Amino acid sequence: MRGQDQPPAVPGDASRLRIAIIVARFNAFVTDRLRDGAVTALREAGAAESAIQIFSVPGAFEIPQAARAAAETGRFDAVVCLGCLIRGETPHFDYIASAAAHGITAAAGETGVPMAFGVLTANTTEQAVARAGEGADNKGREAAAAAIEMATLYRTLAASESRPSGFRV
Ligand code: DLZ
Repeated sequence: MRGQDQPPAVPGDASRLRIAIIVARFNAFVTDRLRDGAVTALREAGAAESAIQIFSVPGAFEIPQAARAAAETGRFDAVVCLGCLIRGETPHFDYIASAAAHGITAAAGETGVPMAFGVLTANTTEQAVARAGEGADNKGREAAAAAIEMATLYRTLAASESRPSGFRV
């Protein structure tokens, strides 16, 4: 049984997957940790070092643009999107959070490349830091696990398309 401090098992096998990580520099004291959590999870799932590519963008608003561009290269099986929004005194937070969520959803739908949402939307710095810890309490890790699962699912679906109709796994 897993102890409380141990990270969750990463589902599946990433040894044949190529993953792009898009990480925002805004609130880097949090997003650096999300990136590290994602990379650790991918390595644990067997991803080759050369199959993990990290792309840095200014802030969460730019994440969908880079995620789409990465997907459109055709070089990646999934994209992990990482950022951190901390609520301030103006409505900026809401606009950027909405743009990031909708932009990533649209990019995934329109490119056909799965994208995991590891963008924190926290009311306080403490909330953000608590979600970027080591081990299980790291949303970058969770996003990487989701990306592996979705990329594997897409491969399964693509393989089943080429089988005769009526074939059931
Ligand atoms: C401008 C801005 C603000 C106020 N807050 C955040 C934030 O909490 N997290 C984040 O990732 N980015 C923030 N940004 C920057 C925007 O995402 C974007 O980079 C700039 O508006 C330039 O387009």
